[in-house]
Amino acid sequence: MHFTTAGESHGPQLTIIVTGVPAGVTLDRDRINNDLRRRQHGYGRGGRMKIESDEAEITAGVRGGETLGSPIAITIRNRDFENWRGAMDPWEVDEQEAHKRRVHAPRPGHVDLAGGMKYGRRDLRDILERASARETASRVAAGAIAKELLRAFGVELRSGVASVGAAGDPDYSATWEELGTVDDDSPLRAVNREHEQAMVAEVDKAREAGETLGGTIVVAARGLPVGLGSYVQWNEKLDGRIAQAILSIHAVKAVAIGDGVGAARRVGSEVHDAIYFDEERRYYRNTNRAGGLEGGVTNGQDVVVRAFMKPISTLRRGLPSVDTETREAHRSQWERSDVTAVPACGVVCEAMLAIVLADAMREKFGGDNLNDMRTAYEAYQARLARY
Ligand code: EPS
Repeated sequence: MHFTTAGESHGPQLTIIVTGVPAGVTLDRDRINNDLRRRQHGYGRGGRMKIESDEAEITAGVRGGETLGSPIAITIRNRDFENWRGAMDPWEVDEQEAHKRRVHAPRPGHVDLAGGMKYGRRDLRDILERASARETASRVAAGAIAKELLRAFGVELRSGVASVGAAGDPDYSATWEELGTVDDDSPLRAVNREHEQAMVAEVDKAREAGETLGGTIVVAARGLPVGLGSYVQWNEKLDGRIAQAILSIHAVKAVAIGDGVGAARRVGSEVHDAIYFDEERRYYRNTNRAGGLEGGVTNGQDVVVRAFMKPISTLRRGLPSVDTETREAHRSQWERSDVTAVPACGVVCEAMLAIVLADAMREKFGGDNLNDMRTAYEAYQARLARY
């Protein structure tokens, strides 16, 4: 399963093409749109989320709510385009509008400067527009389709926020049950509700100071079979594939599987998950420090991943930078943005993890038709039951 996205943040729409979804997967429109809504939510978001009300319009690959095995095309309209048409219309740009909206003082931490140099664009808006985290709406739509495929095999995903700025605990690797208590309508989707108030205070403090904040997200998947991914080749290792997918999310700078960094500080006996067997439970563990992956292969435990997000690089107070037109010192430009988007990032992490896992399922059990996949899956599970 793969997906490609296109779309500028203030252009007419986001376009997503998802390939490799087997035929026969039932989609639920409300669930897809609910994930888009969940991504828009969160204390510390900017004004844009009041303008948008993201909705996925499917225009190919689905008939009567069922996938056909052909590429799925999705559109998400940018309502804000109406306010930007003068500067962003694909055919006719109003010179004055474009000049007013031009970006010439790159934001440290964003790709404005390197992107402008690489693509030879003098108006850095040409870079900002595509680099914007608005693109993550596309990922959530694609991820929602991957989730439907996973759901057909009883696989579910959950996420929550472990820390925002200095509030909360970035080392906290929440359990599946704890993630089940996360309230999507709470201000910051905190895993530990006791930290929520301190997180809100952190956001308020940052907003007043013209600052931005990052944080830590825990994302997990339950119900995966043993044996997704492989240890036989570097690029088949599922932990590496998950890490790449999570690190590709805007502002995510580090990723941990299971205990992650913490494991580097402890002795082996305190890191590895002892193996036990009984007739009823078959092979089992009492701990899951490995985060469900050993040697790049799922071991049947929950896959648990943490993502570490840096503060958004659009600061209201600006940062020391250079005017690329005059090459004089100039504070980086500010335009409407978020103080933090950590809660939204959790929903995006779910989507990216779902895509990697759905791809691994397809790889293992075939992917033309859901029933064929099921047959292969059941035969495999029957074989494992005798192991
Ligand atoms: C975002 C839309 C953007 C930003 C944010 C994420 O909208 P606008 O730029 O119109 O305010 O709110 O993007 C960034 C933080 C960024 O650095 O690009 C969204 O839909 O999530």
